[in-house]
Amino acid sequence: MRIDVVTIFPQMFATVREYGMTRIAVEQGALAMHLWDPRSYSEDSYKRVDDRPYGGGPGMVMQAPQMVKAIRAAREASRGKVICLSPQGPVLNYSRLRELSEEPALVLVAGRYEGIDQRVLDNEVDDELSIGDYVVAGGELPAMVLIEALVRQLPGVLGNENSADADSFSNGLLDWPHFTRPEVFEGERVPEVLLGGNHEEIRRWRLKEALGQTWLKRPDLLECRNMSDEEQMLLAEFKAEHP
Ligand code: 9D3
Repeated sequence: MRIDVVTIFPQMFATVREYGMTRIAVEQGALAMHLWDPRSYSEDSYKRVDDRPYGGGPGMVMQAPQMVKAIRAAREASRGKVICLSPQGPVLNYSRLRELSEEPALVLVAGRYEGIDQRVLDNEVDDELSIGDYVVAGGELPAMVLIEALVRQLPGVLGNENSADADSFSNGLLDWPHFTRPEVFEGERVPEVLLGGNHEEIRRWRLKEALGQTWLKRPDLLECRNMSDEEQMLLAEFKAEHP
């Protein structure tokens, strides 16, 4: 997947290039990231990209000419849909993420200050996207959240670990609890069933825990999900054990 990012802080995206799963995706050629800095399209000698809002008020607004030049350059190189990270967009969810992960290329626009001149959004941006109902200082971290989540959906980036149905939220449930060595830590033992090697018993225990943890912590997720007979039985058992 090709991802072009329009940002006045291109150095922040070293995080994507240099760390973790996104770094591996870049090394494998599954992710190609390109950065476009509106500052380099600024004509004035201070390389300004912002100015005061018409109508007055606090803060600064990103100016249209520099933003538009950077977005058009990115779009011509990418041919992908242009998505602006914005608190005004619909909140990203798993279903939207899956749709976006099917795209061969995307242009992400990250804003700073109080926002971007509305004429840029009206004429150069296809969609807006928020990462949640809280405010951060700019679109760069939200863009990186989206990039990392997209990379997890790309086929073959980290072998079967990355397969869509190994992922929580693809099955609509939270994770089951995980344990590793040592077998006893500060007096607490690993659940006996996980030490036995009975794979069917382990599968049932994990499904029961995933259902139970979801019921305890995110009951809203269970409401919009159909349950098989086995799942209903396991959740009933879990509830009986957790009064
Ligand atoms: C009081 C007006 N603010 C809107 C809530 C102005 C404003 C603050 C911070 C406008 C933009 C920003 C920077 N945030 C983002 O660019 C952003 C964001 C966010 O703040 N929360 C959740 N998702 C996103 S995506 C981009």
